[in-house]
Order: sequence, then structure tokens, then C-alpha cells
Amino acid sequence: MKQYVIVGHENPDLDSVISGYLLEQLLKRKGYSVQFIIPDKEIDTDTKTLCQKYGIDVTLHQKDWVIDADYILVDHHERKVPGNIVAIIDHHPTSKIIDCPYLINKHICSTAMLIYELFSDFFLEEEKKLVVLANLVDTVAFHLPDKYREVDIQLTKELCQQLNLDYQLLEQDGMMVTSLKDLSKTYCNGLKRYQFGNYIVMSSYIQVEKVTKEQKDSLISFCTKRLIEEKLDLYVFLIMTFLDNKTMVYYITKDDIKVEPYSYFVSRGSVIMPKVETYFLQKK
Ligand SMILES: [Mn+2]
Repeated sequence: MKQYVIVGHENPDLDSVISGYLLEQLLKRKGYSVQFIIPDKEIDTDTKTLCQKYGIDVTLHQKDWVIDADYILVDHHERKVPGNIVAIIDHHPTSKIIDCPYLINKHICSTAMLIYELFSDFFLEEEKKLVVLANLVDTVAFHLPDKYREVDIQLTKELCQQLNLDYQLLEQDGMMVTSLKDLSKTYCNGLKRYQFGNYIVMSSYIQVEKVTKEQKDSLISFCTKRLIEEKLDLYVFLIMTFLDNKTMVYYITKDDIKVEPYSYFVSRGSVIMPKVETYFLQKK
């Protein structure tokens, strides 16, 4: 029997974990031999804790790559795997041409929601609750207007009602405020690596009540250090502040830092990185 392996993106966030988990449950119920793996040695503490709170032990999925398996990517389309990629289920827009037998890349609030919409009859109540949580976390409780469809708010609230869940409690968890305790770790929140042609880019972000100038300077210096250590072409750092509902995007290269302010929470995956991708793919 064919062995399928589901894998999310590097440094998985909550949606990556939940969509992988849900797809694993679904395919098992349909009789497939499948496992959801997290090959990353380290998983972000906030993500780990929140998953635990909602009944998913991420450590159970921390397994090594399976050589020559058929891979299904969820919540991204980039990872190199030691086998064939047979399916991709994602919601991160890209201008890359992707050659894959089964590809869905849709504008929707979370990959968990995308899987749920495709197969809503197959999920248990506690799994539907995970969908609600993924929707909230991936959109910072619907503070990221570029990242969801208008209808997603309604659908998420309806799902909550249907399951008798307290929307406000889940909303609090969905905000996932980044801890500023140890800035040398804080700056890595949501760290992702991208390859655009020959260019290597890394990016991370924080979502906090507010930051002081000292904290901001320190975070940017950690990003710059990483840029140099990893010989990156660009480091993109986003600071989202709940108090004034703003985003500052820092484009850090070894020569300078460009700042782009937004008067709302801008989505890294849906807005910023596609722009960066276009820039590098056009550059010779
Ligand atoms: Mn996602």
C-alpha cells in the first residue's frame, strides 16, 4: 500500500499543525495509510502550548522524513521533501508555476478551513473546534483583512454557534500576543525562509500591544545579525501593534533598512511576500 506523508511548512504555525492533523484524520477515515509529520526539531513554544490546550500533542508528530514516500504539503508550497509531492493544499498566493498533480491554492482564512470546506461531513466536533481556532490564529482574530474572505468571519461565528463555543474566549487565544520577554527569541516569531530564484530571504513578525524604541532597535539588530550569518539577500520583519492597529514592515539588507508603514495589520503571506517574490523574480 502506498504510504502518504503530510507535512506543513518549516517552523510550523498553528494552522500548519492543525491542517496537517485534520488531513491525516480525514485520510485515515477514508482508509489511506498516512501520517502527518513535523520534521522540525524545534517548535515554537506558543504554538506548542496552544496546540496542547486544544488537544494536539505536537511532539507525537515530530518524526523524521520518510524517504521515497508520496508527500502532501499543507499550508505552504515550498518545502523540499525526500519523495514525490503528489498534492498541495495551501492559501499563500504565489506567481511561481507549480507542477503538482493535485493543487489547491485558495484565498481563504486558513488551510484548516480549506480542508474543512472540502470535506465538512467527515469531521468530528472537536476537530471543527480546531478549525475555528486555526481561522482565528491565522488571521489574528480577523485583524488581517487581506488574509480572509468577508464570508470567513460569518462562517467561523456560525461554526462556533453550532458547537456551542464561546467565541470571545477563542478570540483571545487567536490573538497569540508575542512575548517580549527574551528579544533574542522574540525576533524569530513565525520565522520563514524563502527562495526566489537565486535569492534567499527570511522573514519573521511579532504581534504585540506596543513596542518601545529600544525594543524595536534591539529586534532589528537581531534580524540584521541573522541576515549576515545566513548570507541572506533580504530579511523582512513585521511589527504589528494592537494598540494603534498598525504594521511597520522593515526590509533589511546589509546596506540599509527600508521601512514601510501600514495603517492596519497587513498580511505577510498574502501581501508582503508576494510583492517581495515579484521583485526578486524580475531582478536579473
Ligand atoms: Mn495558514
